[in-house]
Order: sequence, then structure tokens, then C-alpha cells
Amino acid sequence: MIRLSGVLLLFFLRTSLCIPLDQFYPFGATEPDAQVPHGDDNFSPSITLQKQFLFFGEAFLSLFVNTNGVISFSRGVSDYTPDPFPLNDVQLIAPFWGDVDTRDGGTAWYRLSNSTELLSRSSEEIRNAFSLQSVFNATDLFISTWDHVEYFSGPTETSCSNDHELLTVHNCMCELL
Ligand SMILES: [Ca+2]
Repeated sequence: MIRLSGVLLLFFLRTSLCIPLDQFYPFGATEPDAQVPHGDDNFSPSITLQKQFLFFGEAFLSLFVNTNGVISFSRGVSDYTPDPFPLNDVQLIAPFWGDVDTRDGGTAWYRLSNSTELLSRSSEEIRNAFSLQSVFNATDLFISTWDHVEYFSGPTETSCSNDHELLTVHNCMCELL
């Protein structure tokens, strides 16, 4: 028996001209979110996933959410300067990678979700966005949101905070007998 699992990623990066926050997937203290400890280059504890995450030929059962805007596998990442991909020592997904600092503002949130409403929403969005995924049916989500995060040594009178959100979405497990 061969088991195949699909993963698609959705990225939302908010600026003044991009997606408004109320169109993000719900996040924050009103949700059952955990948060990365506030700090300059922190990361979450290892987060166990509900299903294997297949990424460039490797299967991962856990990940880390990092202050500096990325999720990573195998270890947390405190690097604050983006390096060109591929990286030799760690696998990561970087919707935004910079020197984020939450000591003076902002929070990095995360949670696993099986919300029926959010599964339905993500399935529909993926089916609409990717013509080859017309039967995509999400079974679980991992939502990580960097909420009004500041950059290193910010904020100042002229600085702006940043919001971005990353979803990893599994579809149904297919079994080939
Ligand atoms: Ca930082």
C-alpha cells in the first residue's frame, strides 16, 4: 500500500495595499493559538504535526515557528539575515525572512486546526486558485501568523509593523492498494 499526502501552502502578506487583516485566517488570543516567546530571534518548541509534511522528498512530523518570519523543520532558526536557497543545514519555508523583533511589539502565533469552517474555506480557496486541484479537500491546517511584528530595535516614529500569515494545508490521504 502506498500512501500519498498532499500539502499546499497559502501565503498572506499584509501591507497597506494588500490583504486586510480581517481576511486573514483567525489568529491571536481569541483563538486557541500558542505564541512564540517574545524576543529578537526566538523560535517555538518543536510542534508535532498531525500528518507527515512532505517537503522536497523528505517527510517531517514536526516543525518550528520562528520569530524572524519562517517555519523550519529539524531545528529552530535564529538566523536573521536571509540566505539564498537551497540551504544546506535546515529546511524552511519563508513567507517573510528578516530581522523581526517582538520585544517591543507584535506576536508570532501558531496552531494546528481541524475547524470544519476553516477546512471548507481553505479547500475552496485552493480549488479556485489552482486549476489542477479541483477536488482538493483539506483535512488539517497549520496556521502561523506574525501579527504586527516589529523589526530589530524597533519601533520608531517612522517604522511600520508587518503582518503575514502562512498556512500549510493537507488534503485527504489517498491510499493506493
Ligand atoms: Ca530578529
